Amino acid sequence: MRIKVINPNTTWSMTELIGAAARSVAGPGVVIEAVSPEHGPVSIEGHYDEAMCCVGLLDEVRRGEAEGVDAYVIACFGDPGLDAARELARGPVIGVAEAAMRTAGYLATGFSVVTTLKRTVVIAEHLVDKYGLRGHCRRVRACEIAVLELENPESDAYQTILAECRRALAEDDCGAIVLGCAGMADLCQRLSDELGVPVIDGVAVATATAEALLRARLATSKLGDYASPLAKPYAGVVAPFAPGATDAP
Ligand code: 2AL
Repeated sequence: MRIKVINPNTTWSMTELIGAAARSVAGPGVVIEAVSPEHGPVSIEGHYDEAMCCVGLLDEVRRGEAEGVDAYVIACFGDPGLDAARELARGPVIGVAEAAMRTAGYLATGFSVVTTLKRTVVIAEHLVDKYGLRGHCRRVRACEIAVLELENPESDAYQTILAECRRALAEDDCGAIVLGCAGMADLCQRLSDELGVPVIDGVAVATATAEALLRARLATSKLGDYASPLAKPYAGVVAPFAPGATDAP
């Protein structure tokens, strides 16, 4: 079983951390391939970054299909390109935000999301609505930590996130915390131990979900909007990425 975990930002140190979180839950015989795309932003912190990461991310899915990958995880909390990736893939494609927020519903009636910059809050809120989870998501909170600061051992990112989680538990009437960035995966266990409630890292639960769906022999429906993209030419810089292009890089 081969699961490709795509960190759609190009910071490979974060990709390594994400790969470790995915491997920590993978069962025997599951191969986790953690990658960053060739093209894209170093971190994803807004609508523009999200849009710009999608070509590189989708190219990783296209390559994965050629190489026989069984399932994919999109390891960025905005679930960028998720529907488009499902058009390309035969197997399951799981976004970390969808997986984390749905998993929270098994563990508590209400959850709050603790994310990075305030400007990304609306992205998570849009996903709450898209996934029909408005009744379960109590609040999306930001820590005002830039994504790459999570990588900086000099920053006090852990303490800032811990304090925001404590505020969420005190004020939001929630029983679980969803971490709002894939780059927080390595903090999950420590936070959970300190807070005494379920803290959910989307990378781990998206990987576990992808594996469970494969074991249940379930794949993406190709009936309707997740059918393969229609073959047609694309113009300009995206020409090599056109569906059915024979000169793909
Ligand atoms: C993210 C994430 O998960 N990775 C990244 O680069 N940006 N999301 C976020 N809200 O900061």
